[in-house]
Amino acid sequence: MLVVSEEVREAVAARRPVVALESTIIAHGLPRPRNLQVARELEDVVREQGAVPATIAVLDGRPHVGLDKGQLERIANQEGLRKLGHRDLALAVATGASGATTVSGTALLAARAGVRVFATGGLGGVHREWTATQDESADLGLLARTRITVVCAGVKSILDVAATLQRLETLGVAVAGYGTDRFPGFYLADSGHPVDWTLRTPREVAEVMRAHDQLGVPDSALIVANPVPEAEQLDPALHARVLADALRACDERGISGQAVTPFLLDYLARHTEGASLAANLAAVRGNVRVAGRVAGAWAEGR
Ligand code: PSU
Ligand code: MN
Repeated sequence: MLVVSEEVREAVAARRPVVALESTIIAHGLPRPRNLQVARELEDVVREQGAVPATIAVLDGRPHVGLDKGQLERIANQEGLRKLGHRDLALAVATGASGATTVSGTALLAARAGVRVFATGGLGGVHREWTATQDESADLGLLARTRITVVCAGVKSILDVAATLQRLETLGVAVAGYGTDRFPGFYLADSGHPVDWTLRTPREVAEVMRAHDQLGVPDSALIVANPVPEAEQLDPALHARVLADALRACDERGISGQAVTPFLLDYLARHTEGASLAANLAAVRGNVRVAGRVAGAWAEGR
């Protein structure tokens, strides 16, 4: 049922490094036409690290792992593309729908295709106001049940970061800072929260993955939290101010469910003159680079 591109299929079979990339960030997280440039650039960054990129999406009811040029263009430009979490995958397949996959949708399909390393921007998590809305991203539940290594810049700073870290602990998802003992804050290098573990090299990450398998730890993700370089982060004061406005606007307009995250990301980009976008891109780029190296170290030991 999965359509795995020839390049990805061959690399997985030969145990060469592969990095999964999500498509929601392209379709719903970034403005056009920048999004297509970014989609291509991220694939190039994976290749520069000697790994094969596998961007994941569902097109006309077929889940694709590894997209060609035209398919990547569809993800960036097609009107009405859906946002697919893992619960939506079977619905999209059976109805012939097309959509971009979130972290949860992407991680599920990547794992099915035998891809162990995945790079994204920031994970979904527990939203502020959770007690009123019960809005917790499906990313967390899926990562608690999927054997995959996710390199990310923490969780999106629009969320309740402390509550999200607590949920990850409860769900048994391993979290390590990459070269830091602070949990990164997506647009910011530091979310204000510590992490218990620090990994410093791709080889160390790969060793954790091997130990996970050898111990027979139940299927669950390893989150490698890689901070955006401080020089490229969003100014923390600006971030705090605009985020407060964005949350208020979201509330006033009654936006809920899947629309919340894209609305907030877009609001921040527009009200920081693109500075949040620059920080977001710097974070994703750095994550993709680290993921490429981790995939390399993982492949080396197999
Ligand atoms: N990271 C980004 N931009 C994004 C996302 C992550 O830099 O747009 C997406 C991911 O696909 C993530 C999703 O899974 O936002 C979470 O959305 P929700 O809160 O609706 O689960
Ligand atoms: Mn949500």
